[in-house]
Formats: sequence, C-alpha cells, structure tokens
Amino acid sequence: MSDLASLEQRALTELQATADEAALRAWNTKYFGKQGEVTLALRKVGEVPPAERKAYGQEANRIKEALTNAYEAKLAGQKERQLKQSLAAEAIDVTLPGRPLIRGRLHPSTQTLRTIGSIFADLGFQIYRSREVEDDLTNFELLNMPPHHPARDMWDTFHTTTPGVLLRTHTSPGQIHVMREYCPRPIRVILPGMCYRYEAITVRSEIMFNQVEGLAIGTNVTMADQNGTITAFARRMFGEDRQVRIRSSYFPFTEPSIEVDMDCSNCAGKGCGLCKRSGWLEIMGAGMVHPTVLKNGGYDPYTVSGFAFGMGPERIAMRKFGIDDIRQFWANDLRFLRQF
Ligand code: FA5
Repeated sequence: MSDLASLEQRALTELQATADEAALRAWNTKYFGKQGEVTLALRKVGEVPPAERKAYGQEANRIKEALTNAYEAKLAGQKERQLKQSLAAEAIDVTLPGRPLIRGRLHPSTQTLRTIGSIFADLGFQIYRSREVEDDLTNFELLNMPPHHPARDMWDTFHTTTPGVLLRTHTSPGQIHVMREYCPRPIRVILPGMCYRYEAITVRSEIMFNQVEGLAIGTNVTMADQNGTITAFARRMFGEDRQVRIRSSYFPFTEPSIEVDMDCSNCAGKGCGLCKRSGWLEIMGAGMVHPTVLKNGGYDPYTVSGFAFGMGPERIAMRKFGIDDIRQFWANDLRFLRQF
C-alpha cells in the first residue's frame, strides 16, 4: 500500500513538471503503457495476500482513475494553450478589405442577341437552336439551291474534309430542321447562331458572324404579317419613330423576296456618312417561304404559308453602339469589350 502511495505522489509530481504535449505523452506511456508502472501495479493485485487484496485493488483503481483524470485535464489545458498561441501568432486581420474581383460582362454580340430574343419573345416567337456544322443538302439543296445553282455564289463556303459536310453559311438551313420537327403544327421561332463564310475580311464583313433567322408558318400567313412583324421589331430595337422601307430582292428560298431598310437612326433619313448619304440602312433579308422549301419541310404549300427573315446582330450592334469596324468583335481587345 505504501508503494502505491509513493507511486501516486511521484506520478503527480512528474505530471506537474511536464512542459509540453510530447512530455505529457511520454509520462502517459511511462505510467499507463503496457509495461507502465500503474499497469504493473494493477496487475499485481493477484500477488497480494488475500486479506489485503481488496483494499489494495480499490486503492490501485482509485490511483489509476485519479492519475488518468489529472493527465486528461493537463492534456486539455495544454491543447488550449497551443490553440491560443497559434491564434495569437497567426492572427487574421478581418478588417482588411478583400481583393476586388474583376467583374465580367456580356459580349456586345450576346447583349444584342438577348435584346433581339426578348423582342421576338414578346411577339410570340420561341428560340430554336440549330447546328453550325451542316451538310450541303440542308444548307443549299433543300433551300432550293441544287448543285451548280448560280445563287450559291452568294455564299462562299468553308468545307470540311468530309465531302458534303460544311460550316453553315447562314441560319436558313435551320428552317428545314424546325419544319421537319414541327410539321404539321404552326411555327413561330427565331434561330440565332454563328455562321461562316469564306470571304475577304473588311470593316463590315467577317468570316464568322451571328445571324438571327426568323420563321413563321401557318394558315393565312401573309406578307402583311411579315411586314408588321419586321416593323414592330425595328421600332422596339431602334426607336418608336423608325420608318421601314421594303425593297424587292432575291433569295432562292423565298418568293417573293425582300430586303428591309430602316431610316438612318444617325441622321433621321437626311443622309450622312453612316448611310452613305442615302438616308436608309439595310437591316435584313426576308420573304415568303418558297413553296419548294415548305414542301421540303413537310408542309403542303397549297394550305399553309409562311415568312422568313435573316439579320446580322453584329451589324445591328454596330449601328446601335456606333462601332465602325466589325473586326473588333472577335479581336479580344479588352479596351473595346469594356465599353459595353
Ligand atoms: C442570308 O444569309 C439569308 N439567309 C437571309 C434570309 C433569311 C433571307 C430568310 C430570306 C429569308 P445575307 O447573305 O444577306 O442573307 O445575310 C443576312 C445578314 O447577315 C446580312 O444582312 C448581314 O447583316 C449579315 N451578314 C452577312 N454576311 C456577313 C458577314 N460576312 N459579316 C457580318 N455579317 C454578315
């Protein structure tokens, strides 16, 4: 019993003397490890004469518990001290202002596409996404341009190495995809997206540019519907007092075909540098869907009719924002892009 008492005293004194966590753990191994002094003392219960065994066992257990409690209290204190120290040493100054994030913005083409989309949404048009890689059949033939048709000269094309597969030159092949998907139901959609043409790059022409195609098909759709839709669009896009001029034109996939001009927003029709002194700016090509195209889409041209149009959002953005060079759109120059 006296061994136990001196063991407890010694262990407590040594525990008080430990200065860090490593020393604490070493103390724990010395007293509570497999060969630790407390472990051995407990194991000795069997060797104690039976008369003293009970008292010895009780005392040994009390000491074990007292030392374990003291150890755990000291360990917790030690951990708390360490945490306080590291909080003091690695203090974060939460009053420092954060680093400002550079705010992105939408590309002027995207902004224009969204404006166009929302105007046509108000007119009841849905957006239909169509592929940029097309075949010759859909980009040309089904739009009433068989091979060797002279109208193909209007659209110089990027061909892929797979014969007959090309980058679409306009969004019009999308008309075929919508018609074949919707037939025989009526249609009112716009088809926005990239087009590609093998052309000389100038201040007005790029080799890749967006178009927004429009297509409305149903019974009794007339040129009046077409002109009303286009005029409503032009006024929402460019101003309520805009005048629209319809000229006759030619596209193989519309009959009759028209070209739409709007009075120059810069000079209100008086004539200036922007409109080349004519007072008018061209905004899109359009027309009544050609019977052959309706047939290729699955519709009966004797019972339904429709109109289609195609415009260039970059050209529209140029007018709206006063941009004088279309090459700026894909030049990735932040000085240009930050202005919108
Ligand atoms: C067409 O592409 C016809 N598919 C439009 C159409 C659709 C007519 C439906 C009738 C019915 P066009 O080649 O004119 O037509 O192009 C239409 C618009 O695309 C032009 O008014 C112009 O705004 C834009 N565009 C054409 N080529 C370029 C180019 N190289 N760079 C930038 N914009 C272009």
